[in-house]
Amino acid sequence: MRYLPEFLDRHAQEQVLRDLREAVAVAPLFTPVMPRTGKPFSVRMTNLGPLGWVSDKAGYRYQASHPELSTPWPAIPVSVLAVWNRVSNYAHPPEACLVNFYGGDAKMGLHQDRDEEDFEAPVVSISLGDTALFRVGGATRGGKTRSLKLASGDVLILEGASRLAFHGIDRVIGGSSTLLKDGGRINLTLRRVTNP
Ligand SMILES: O=C(O)CCC(=O)C(=O)O
Ligand SMILES: [Mn+2]
Repeated sequence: MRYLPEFLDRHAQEQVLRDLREAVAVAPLFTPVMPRTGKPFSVRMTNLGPLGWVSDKAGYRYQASHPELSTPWPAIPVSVLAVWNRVSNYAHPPEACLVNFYGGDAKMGLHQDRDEEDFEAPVVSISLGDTALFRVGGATRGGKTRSLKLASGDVLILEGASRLAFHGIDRVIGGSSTLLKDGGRINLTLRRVTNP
């Protein structure tokens, strides 16, 4: 795993935020539910790019349209693509940018990102807003984990042996950033979905 603290300065974070506001106006946040049980996630999400990751009673998958509006996802903005281009060491563009919004008590259980075809492509994550306690382990469930704080502007890359590492968000530290005026945290996860 490659951790790049303060990769985006405040000015760059504000540019990404402006771009996200435009995108979310077109593709509003929705609350996904767990496969089978239908239990709602505590995060709200949307996507940018040709493919978006969704979860509903039928399962997890990538699809080209917003689940509530059936419209295509907005494009991944240049401000976000630039991060992939600088850090991914991968010759092809990302196809999905998952946007997770964490309000007050939101968290994300330990999981692997494995709905993609090409694990040679990294997962690039950008954090904005309040600091999160990120937990990461190895490629098998139940192994040793450690925790790391992800602050606004930090970038984290899961690649190579860490590409299939279990990871999740234990909690978000309210009031730890001034970027979002109503608080909370945004995480952008860039992924290549199909084999180029
Ligand atoms: O919020 C984060 O930092 C992680 C998000 C994540 O792991 C995911 O959406 O798959
Ligand atoms: Mn993940």
